[in-house]
Amino acid sequence: MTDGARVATRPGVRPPREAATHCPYCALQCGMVLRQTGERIEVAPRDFPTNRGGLCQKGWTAADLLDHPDRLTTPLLRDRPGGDLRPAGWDEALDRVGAGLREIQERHGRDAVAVFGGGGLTNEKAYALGKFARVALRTRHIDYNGRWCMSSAAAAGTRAFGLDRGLPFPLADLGRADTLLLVGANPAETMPPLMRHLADQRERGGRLIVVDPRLTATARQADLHLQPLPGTDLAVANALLHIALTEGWLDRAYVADRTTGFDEVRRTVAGCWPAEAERLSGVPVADLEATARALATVDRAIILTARGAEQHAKGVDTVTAFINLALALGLPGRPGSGYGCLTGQGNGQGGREHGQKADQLPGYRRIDDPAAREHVAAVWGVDPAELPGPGVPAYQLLDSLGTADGPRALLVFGSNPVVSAPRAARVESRLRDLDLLVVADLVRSETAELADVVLPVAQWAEEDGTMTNLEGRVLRRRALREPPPGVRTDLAVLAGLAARLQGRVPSYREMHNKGPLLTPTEAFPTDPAEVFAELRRASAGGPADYSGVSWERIDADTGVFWPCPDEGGPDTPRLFADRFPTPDGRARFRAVTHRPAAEPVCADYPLHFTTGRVLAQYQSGAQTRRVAALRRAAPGGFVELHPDLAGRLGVADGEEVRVVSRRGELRAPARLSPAIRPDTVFAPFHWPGAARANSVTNDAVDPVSGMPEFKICAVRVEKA
Ligand SMILES: Nc1nc2c(c(=O)[nH]1)N[C@H]1C(S)=C(S)[C@@H](COP(=O)(O)OP(=O)(O)OC[C@H]3O[C@@H](n4cnc5c(=O)[nH]c(N)nc54)[C@H](O)[C@@H]3O)O[C@H]1N2
Ligand SMILES: Nc1nc2c(c(=O)[nH]1)N[C@H]1C(S)=C(S)[C@@H](COP(=O)(O)OP(=O)(O)OC[C@H]3O[C@@H](n4cnc5c(=O)[nH]c(N)nc54)[C@H](O)[C@@H]3O)O[C@H]1N2
Ligand code: SF4
Ligand SMILES: [Mo]
Repeated sequence: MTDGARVATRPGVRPPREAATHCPYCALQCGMVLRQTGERIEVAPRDFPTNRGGLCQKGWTAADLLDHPDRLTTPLLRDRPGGDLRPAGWDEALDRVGAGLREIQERHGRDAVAVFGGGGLTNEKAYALGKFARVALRTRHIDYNGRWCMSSAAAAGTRAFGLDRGLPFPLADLGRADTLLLVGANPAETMPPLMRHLADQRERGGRLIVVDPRLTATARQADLHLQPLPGTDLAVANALLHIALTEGWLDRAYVADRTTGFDEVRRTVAGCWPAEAERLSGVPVADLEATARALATVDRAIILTARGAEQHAKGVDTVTAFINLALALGLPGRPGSGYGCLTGQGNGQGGREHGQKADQLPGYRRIDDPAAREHVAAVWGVDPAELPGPGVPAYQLLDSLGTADGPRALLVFGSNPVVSAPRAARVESRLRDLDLLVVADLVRSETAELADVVLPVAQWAEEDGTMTNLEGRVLRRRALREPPPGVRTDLAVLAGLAARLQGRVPSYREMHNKGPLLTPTEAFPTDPAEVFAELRRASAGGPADYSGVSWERIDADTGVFWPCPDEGGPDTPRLFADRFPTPDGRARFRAVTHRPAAEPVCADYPLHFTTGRVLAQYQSGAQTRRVAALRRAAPGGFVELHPDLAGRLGVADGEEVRVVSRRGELRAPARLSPAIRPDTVFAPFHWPGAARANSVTNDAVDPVSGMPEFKICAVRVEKA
């Protein structure tokens, strides 16, 4: 097999007809081979440690969008508010954006322009986007959709371990766990090939315990299913720790040698009675006891959280409660054991490391840390004093757009917030209030439909780069072919915009007076290999150190686990074996207590509403709703409710219902299922329009992470 890697983007070289690459969608980053025969592009699974030869339906059909009729192949411009988008040339489109950004910044200041990125962007693009915001626009306003995703686990992990890598061990460890606890994760639908590792686990006699308000496809495979009320995981975790302490299952030596802060946690959970957790969550005390025993009395135990536990206004504390439990049992750093978060987006891990987060510089450095600013400014050839400070988290940013003190222009790369943001109708109206909305996308997403300028960008199979999967394994995305005529890469778009900002954004030239004077073309190269080389230097010495990772080294093996500070030295598949990357080398317990959801149920809104995913659609659906096979498999939104509830409401299966909250409503057919709690209704969030789940969701956010409360709000359900 030819390796498409090295030659694909070199001009003048005919692209290879085969490329060993990875699926464009989720964080499992299943290995696949793309083969072009004439007009046809075929996908075949490739044996890789994450997917072990498997793909889900989204992966099998991923190439269908490459030559899809909906694909954008020319920039689009809107000449006046309310007018239609019309095709335009690249120079006209980029000139319009450049002039618009300059004018807005001259009138309203640098922070009047904001950038919104995505966890699907390659490391190179995420890095370039962060640099573009700080160096070319010099705005503090950049954040991204990863804030909707794993930000609560990231904040809790950093707080406890001093580092946030979703899984601090390879995925294969799941297959060898004696007990595996999955909290708010439904990988049977969200990462189907991951289930191969769970099948291994079962074959070896391991126990699987799933915590989910619904009896999901994943929960059906479990030995024990805990079915809590949404928003009560924190109470469940504290009760599990209470039981473990009462039973004498504390790992005293580990707690003494490797942690701090346990005493306060002990005092707090002493009052977290299992009976009270049962009252709050509905999970029987006997099941809590069985779970605590299964985790505490085996050699290898792993606790994983995903969005069900994390997407809450108390998401950080909820994850902290599970980390406390893991620490008390001595799991993190013990071979085959630990705590982890299942990261979601294709580059959800790498996308959170290289600077598209409001408070972050590359290498997972903090933008308010003087040493970090100095290091990164030196790589960028700018004065550290010229780097902006931290911005605000995604929802706060979107909610401020077009308001008196908020940004007046927004550039979107790799997200579709009209469908995916909480309280989406409000976000949509904020986007409409902007003076300039620019969207770089492959298709006319719902967000692109509102834009003044739409810039058509290359797809995954048309560009090289790296992605960092849910294990912290840095992988190679390899191009099969050049982008079609009329389409540019995200890197080329940033370079084109930077060129138009030169000399106008105040002191762009002065910024470089400390080092060699860079032209925008030098500062924003379009060759991803060049960007990666710079990323390595920028990340050197940071928590997520990529300086020893090279494309060649990734190609030679099945990826490289960060941190990897030395090209000749080892990478780090397993973290925390001897110490934690905190100042004193110890993990930090932190006492947390349950608190109710931001919006309690009441007489007018008596039901709990929660949201999530189905197998055949991805995220806002901008891509997968356009794939015929996936549309057939999952044609539209629905509302899952228990037959008892449906009976009380007089609703039959398939009948259209309205789900109404204080923020808005969705309409979709009812899907009756005994798999859900009778006090809770569920809807997937993949569809726009009447079925949009985010018309209903609450925009309350976690005070630490900025994570919105996607997983619980109060609603009523009516026949439509
Ligand atoms: N098919 C598909 N796969 C995907 C994606 C996709 O859109 N479609 N997206 C990718 C991304 S970005 C992500 S983040 C991952 C997400 O992967 P998951 O976290 O597995 O996905 P969700 O469906 O959002 O949520 C998981 C489960 O949480 C449950 N849940 C709801 N409320 C609560 C609660 O309060 N407590 C608990 N314990 N559980 C609760 C839901 O019933 C649901 O079954 O999937 C990735 N993979
Ligand atoms: N109610 C509810 N809402 C949720 C969630 C939930 O569980 N419930 N989950 C949240 C989570 S975890 C996530 S991750 C978000 C995700 O939601 P979004 O941020 O909307 O994610 P996508 O739908 O993947 O949007 C990616 C967009 O970028 C485009 N795109 C793809 N690749 C590229 C690229 O390389 N460059 C550029 N420029 N564009 C590209 C795609 O066509 C698409 O329009 O949704 C969140 N919203
Ligand atoms: S599980 Fe994720 S990475 Fe694998 S084929 Fe499906 S969407 Fe792609
Ligand atoms: Mo996500």
